[in-house]
Amino acid sequence: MTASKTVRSFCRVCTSVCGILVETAGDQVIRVRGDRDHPLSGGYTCAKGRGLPGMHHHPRRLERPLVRSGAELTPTTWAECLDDLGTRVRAIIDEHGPQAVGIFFGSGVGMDAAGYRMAQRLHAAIGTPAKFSPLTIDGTAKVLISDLVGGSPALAPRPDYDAATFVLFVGSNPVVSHGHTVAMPSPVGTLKAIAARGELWVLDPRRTETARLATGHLAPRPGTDHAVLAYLVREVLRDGARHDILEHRAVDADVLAAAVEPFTLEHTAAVTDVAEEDLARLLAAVRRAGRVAVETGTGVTMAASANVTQWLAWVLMIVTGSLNQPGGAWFHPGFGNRLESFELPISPADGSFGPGPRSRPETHSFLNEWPCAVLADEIEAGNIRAVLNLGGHLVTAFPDTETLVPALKKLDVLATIEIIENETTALSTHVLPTKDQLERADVTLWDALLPRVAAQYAPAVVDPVGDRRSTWWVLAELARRLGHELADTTGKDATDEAMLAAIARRGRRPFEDLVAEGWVEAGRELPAPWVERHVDRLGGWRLAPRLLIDQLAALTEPAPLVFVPRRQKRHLNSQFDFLGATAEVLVHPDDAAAAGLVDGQPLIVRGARGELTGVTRVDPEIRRGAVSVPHGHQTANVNRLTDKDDLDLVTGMAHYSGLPVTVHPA
Ligand SMILES: Nc1nc2c(c(=O)[nH]1)N[C@H]1C(S)=C(S)[C@@H](COP(=O)(O)OP(=O)(O)OC[C@H]3O[C@@H](n4cnc5c(=O)[nH]c(N)nc54)[C@H](O)[C@@H]3O)O[C@H]1N2
Ligand SMILES: Nc1nc2c(c(=O)[nH]1)N[C@H]1C(S)=C(S)[C@@H](COP(=O)(O)OP(=O)(O)OC[C@H]3O[C@@H](n4cnc5c(=O)[nH]c(N)nc54)[C@H](O)[C@@H]3O)O[C@H]1N2
Ligand code: SF4
Ligand SMILES: [Mo]
Repeated sequence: MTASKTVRSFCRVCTSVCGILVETAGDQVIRVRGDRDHPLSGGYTCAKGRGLPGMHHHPRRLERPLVRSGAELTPTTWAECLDDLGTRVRAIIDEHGPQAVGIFFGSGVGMDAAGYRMAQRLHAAIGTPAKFSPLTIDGTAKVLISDLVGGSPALAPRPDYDAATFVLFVGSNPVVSHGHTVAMPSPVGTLKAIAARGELWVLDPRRTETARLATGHLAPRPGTDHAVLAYLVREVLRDGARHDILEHRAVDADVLAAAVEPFTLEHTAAVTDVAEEDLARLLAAVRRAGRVAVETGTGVTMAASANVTQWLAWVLMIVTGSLNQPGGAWFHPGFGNRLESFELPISPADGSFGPGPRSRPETHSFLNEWPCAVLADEIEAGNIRAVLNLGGHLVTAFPDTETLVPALKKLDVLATIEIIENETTALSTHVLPTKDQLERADVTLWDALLPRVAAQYAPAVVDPVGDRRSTWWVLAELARRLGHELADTTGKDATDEAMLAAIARRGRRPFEDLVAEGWVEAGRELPAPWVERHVDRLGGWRLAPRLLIDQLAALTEPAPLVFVPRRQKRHLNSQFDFLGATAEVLVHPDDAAAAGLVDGQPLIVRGARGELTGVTRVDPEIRRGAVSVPHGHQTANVNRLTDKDDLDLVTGMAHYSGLPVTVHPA
C-alpha cells in the first residue's frame, strides 16, 4: 500500500481561493478538505473544492495532444501537434494578417497565473485586435461604470464587509456563487455577521439562499432594478445627500437630479411591481444607515439595464458619502499591481472604446477586447480563420449556440487548451492538454478580487498525468513557431517556479516569502489617500455620464415572461458534471399552471432563437414572470435562448437575462 501524504494548497476553482489540504497516495488524489489554519477561509470549502479529486480523475480527462485528421481527433506528440498548429497559424497570419487569429482567455486559464501571463504575451506578440474574454459575457457593465464614473477601469468599489452596517445585494447570490467580482469564502458567516450588525437587503426575482439570510428582500420585475436605485437616489438627493461631496468631490449633480426625477414612489412601484410600502421601507433603511454598500452581480450585468443599474449603484454610494469610507465601500489597491504607487490614467469621459470588428460595425472594442457576441459573424465573414481557445467551453459560454457552432466548424484552426474532453474539444482541430490545478504550482492572479490585500502560493501536489504540460510552456512553444521568443522552454529556467517568481516580483513581498508562508498579507488603509488623490485629478466623481443618461431614458418595459440566469452549488459554469447538478428550471406556480406544467416534469423553454429542454421545478419563491435557467449545461444549454444580435449597444455584451420566453411541457 502506498503511504498517503497531505499537501497544503489553495483552491483555484473560483476566485475565493479557499485554503485546502490535499491528501494523496502515489498518483491518486484521495481527498480535499478545508484548511482550518487558512487566514481567509478558516477551514471552509464548498462541494466544488472538495470535488477536485473527481476533476483530476475525470473519466474523460485529456492526457495526450490531439490533432484532427478528417472526422477524427488523433493522439500525437507535442512536437507534431505544435509544429502542425504553428505552421497553420503562421500561414493564416502571413496571408490574412494577425486579425485573422482570435484568442479567447477562458476561465480554465483564468486561474493559472503563469499560463495567463504567457497568454497575454502571446496575444501581444501576435498583435491581433480579436481578443475575447469572459469580461463581455459576464460583467462589462461593472468595468464600464468604473471607467465612466470613476475615471479608471481599475477602480472597483466593494463593500467593507468587516464594518458595513447596510449592504444591498442586487442580482447576486453569494451563498451559492461566493461573490461575483469580490470573493466571499464562507459566505453564510459573513452575511449573518452583517445582518446581526445592521441590515442586509437583497433585490432578486427569486428569494435566494442569500435573501433568506437578509433583513429585507424585494423582488422587482427582472431588469427593473435601476428604477429602485433611481428612486433611492432621487429621495436622498432631496433630503439627506452629502452636499459637501456633491459640491466638491463630484460633478453634474444637477444633470443626475433631472435624470432620476421621474422615479417617484408611485412610478417606481409601477415599473418594478414592488409595493410602495416595501420601497419606502428600503429607503428608510438607507436613511437610517447613512453609509451604504451596494454590491451587484450577474443578475444586473446580464440584463438590458446593466449599465444604468451599475451606475446608479455607484451614485447611491457617492451621494451618501460611502465611497472610500469605513462601513461603506473601499477600493482594492492590488497586491501585485500597487495602484497607490502611480497615477492612474484618467479615462475619457465617453469611455475607453476603440474600433470594433469589420463584420459588426455597430459594436466597439472596450479596453482592447471585442465582445464575444461578434465571434460567429467574424468567422462567417472570413475575417477570423483561427481561434486559440485558452481554457474556455465556447459551446456553453458564448451567446447564440445555434449560430456559433456552425461558425466554429468553418474555422481552419480551433486550438483548445483543456484538461477534460467536452463539446468544444470535439469541434477543435488541435487539443492541447495542460496541467490541472493540482499538477501545477501557482500564485494568486486576481488578488484584487480578494476581500483583503493579500497573495498566496501553492506548490504542485501530484505529477502531471500522461503528456500534460504547463500552459505557459505550450504557449511559449507555439509562439516560437510563430517567430516570437517569449521564454526559455528547455533550459534551467524553464520551470513553473521560475515563471511564478517573475510574476511575483512586481508584488508587495518577495516570492520567497510567498513560498515560505503560503499566504502573505498587507495592511488596508480606509479612507485610502491614493483614491482621494485620484478623485482630485479626476475633478470629482462623474455623476451623470451622457451615455448613461441616454440609456436610462431609452429603457423599455420587460416582456411578461422572461428567463433569468442562475448559478448552482454543484456546478462552476460548465464544470463538475460529476457532482450531479441538474438543469432545473424554476417556474412560479401561476406561470406553471398557465402553461400546464407540473413539478418534476420535463419542459421546453422557447426563445426567439431556439429552445432547450430542462426539468420543471415549481417554486413559489420565484416571482411571477421570471423563469430561472441555470447556466453551463450541455444538454439544456441556456445559450440556445440568447441572441448575438440582441446586445447592449454601448458595451456589445449580449443580453443573458430578461429575454422573452414561453414554457411548455416537453
Ligand atoms: N447564457 C449564459 N451564458 C453564460 C453565462 C450565463 O450565466 N448565462 N455565464 C457566463 C460567465 S459568468 C462566464 S465566466 C463564462 C464562462 O465561460 P468559460 O470560460 O468557457 O467557462 P467554463 O465553462 O468554466 O469552461 C472552462 C473550461 O476550462 C477547463 N479547465 C478547468 N480547469 C482547467 C485548468 O486548470 N487548465 C485548463 N487548461 N483548463 C481548465 C474546464 O474543463 C472547462 O471546460 O460563461 C458565460 N456564459
Ligand atoms: N457555485 C457556483 N459558483 C460560481 C459560479 C458557478 O457557476 N457556480 N460561477 C462563477 C462566476 S463565473 C461568476 S461570474 C459568479 C456570478 O456570481 P453571481 O452574480 O452572484 O451569480 P448568481 O449566483 O447566479 O446570482 C445572480 C442572481 O441574480 C438574479 N437575477 C437574475 N436576473 C435578475 C434581475 O434582472 N435583477 C435582479 N435583481 N436579480 C436578477 C438571479 O436570480 C440570481 O439569484 O459566480 C461564480 N461562482
Ligand atoms: S468557494 Fe469552493 S470553489 Fe471557490 S475557492 Fe472555495 S472551495 Fe474552491
Ligand atoms: Mo463569470
